[in-house]
Amino acid sequence: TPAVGLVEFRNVTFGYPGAERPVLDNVSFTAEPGKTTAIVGSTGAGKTSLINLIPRLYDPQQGEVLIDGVPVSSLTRAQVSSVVGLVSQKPYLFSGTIASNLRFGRASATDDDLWEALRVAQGEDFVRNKAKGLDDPISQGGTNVSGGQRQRLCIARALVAKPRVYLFDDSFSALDVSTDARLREALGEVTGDATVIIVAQRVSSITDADQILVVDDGVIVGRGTHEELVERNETYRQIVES
Ligand code: DCP
Ligand code: MG
Repeated sequence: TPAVGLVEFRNVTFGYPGAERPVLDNVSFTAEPGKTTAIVGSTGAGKTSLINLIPRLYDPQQGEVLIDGVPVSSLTRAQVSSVVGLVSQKPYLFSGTIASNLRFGRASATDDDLWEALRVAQGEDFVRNKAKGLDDPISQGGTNVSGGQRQRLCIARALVAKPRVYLFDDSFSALDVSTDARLREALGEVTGDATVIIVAQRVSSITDADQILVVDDGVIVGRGTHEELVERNETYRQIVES
């Protein structure tokens, strides 16, 4: 049966190999299909560590991460990757063309699929302005495009793969506020019943999320909607005001 994409953390504790203290301590939450879960918290709080456990970049020492009730520890990375699309905090482009970077993970995508993903990711205009369009060269690490363009190409790449679970790790930070707003609106239209998890520095990006998790020093110290958290969570208020 095709995956639905329900993501569940059950009492997850994780520390990097060799480290004294865990960076995540007894984290539990559920991220539901068709909904957006946002993760906020100060730098070093453990947000990236948390979402990197979903595609098994690391495995927790205690507890379990599950997708549709199946522990990801029982799946290979390739199996998880077919369900989960991660746009990492340091978006990575490899030497090739725009098209080859976007098709990574879904070789069968047509040019129309790539343009549609670029439209949503707000990358259509800059790619159209390239001399060779989709066939324009990308250098190793994407050093020949700007940080914001790199982010948008990596977002488009995730969209091309059409995963059940989208993970955006601070993926909108290099975008100006209006591009950010347009992108998230278009994203909301195409992600449909997929599960969306967004790590955000800019709280204005996620005030409309169905659920917001506030992470502080590896612990979830608050959860709720923006309105609920503004009302009753001091850590969240501090992030909003900062
Ligand atoms: N850490 C580590 N080894 C790594 C990555 C991180 O020891 N390979 C540590 C650094 C932090 C803690 O883990 O003390 C949490 O790091 P995260 O990258 O998970 O933190 P955030 O993503 O929340 O921070 P930022 O907002 O800066 O991205
Ligand atoms: Mg991070």
